[in-house]
Amino acid sequence: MSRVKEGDYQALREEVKKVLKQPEYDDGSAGPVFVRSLRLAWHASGNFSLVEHNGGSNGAGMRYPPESVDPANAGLHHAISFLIPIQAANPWISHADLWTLAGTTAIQAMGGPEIPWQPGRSDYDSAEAAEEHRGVVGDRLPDGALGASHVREVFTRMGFSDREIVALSGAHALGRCHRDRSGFDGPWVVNPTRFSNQYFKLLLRPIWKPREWDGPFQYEATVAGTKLMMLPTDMALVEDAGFKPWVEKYAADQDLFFKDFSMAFGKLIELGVDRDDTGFARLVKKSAEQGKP
Ligand code: CCH
Repeated sequence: MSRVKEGDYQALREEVKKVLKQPEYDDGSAGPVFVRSLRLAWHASGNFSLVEHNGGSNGAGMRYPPESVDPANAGLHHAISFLIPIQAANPWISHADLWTLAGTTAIQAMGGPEIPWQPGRSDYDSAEAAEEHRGVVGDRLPDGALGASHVREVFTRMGFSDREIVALSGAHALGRCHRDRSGFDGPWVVNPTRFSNQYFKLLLRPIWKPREWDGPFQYEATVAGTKLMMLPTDMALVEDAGFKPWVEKYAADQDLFFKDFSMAFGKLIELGVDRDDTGFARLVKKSAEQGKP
């Protein structure tokens, strides 16, 4: 990994792109690495609570317990270790900034939209991470076995509307479920290394049947010779009257999906990042100190 000039985030994006080009993971191309990075950005950010004002991408608490050992984060250590060489060569960037930069760079590299991103996140030490996330991990992240009310509850807590929830869910156009991680199995779309609105198109097709197997309940369909899957939470998007119109809009209009996804994902990676006037983020330590947002 090269050392790049401090503050040169464009050069750092190029470093991230270099590590995306790895042929040896899941789908045998750069794609899976992209997916890892994307999922890293989400899981580094996705446990924020608007009410309690803690969690979020600031601090990069996922490097330490309890987040690092949360079953919902299983498999993400690959992504962390993958970014370590870049961080080691460029210690001027925080882990929290690097993870979110990697996620946004990866989305664009896979044909997705540009995502607004700015630096300034700081990292916790292990004690701060434990304090910050005390008792709040686990039930913060969505459970794929549940339904629409669960999805809405989790994302509303993070400050997202139905429209934004559906847009964010479109990230399941990428990557796959792994039996040894979540227990679920398979990709959502035929080309899981290309960012597109395929996920929404497929959701609307009447092809999905419960999979008969010894794993957790999920849906399956075979499309163009490839076995695809949907989680119960994915199907919830077409079963719910508030979510479904957005699935239909995004299936019909990829540009609209890209635009909405960009805004919602940009918002996701700002959760828990409390910037001062200079744009630098302070660590959010306790809800009492911060007051209610
Ligand atoms: Fe997700 N996701 N996700 N997801 N997710 C999984 C994999 C990916 C849920 C459950 C799962 C978002 C929302 C939700 C990605 C991005 C996003 C897996 C399989 C489960 C289970 C994990 C495994 O076995 O490896 C649920 C439930 C929700 C909401 O209700 C959002 C939001 C995003 C990003 C914006 C990506 C990408 C993957 C593929 C990971 C990989 O390793 O290929």
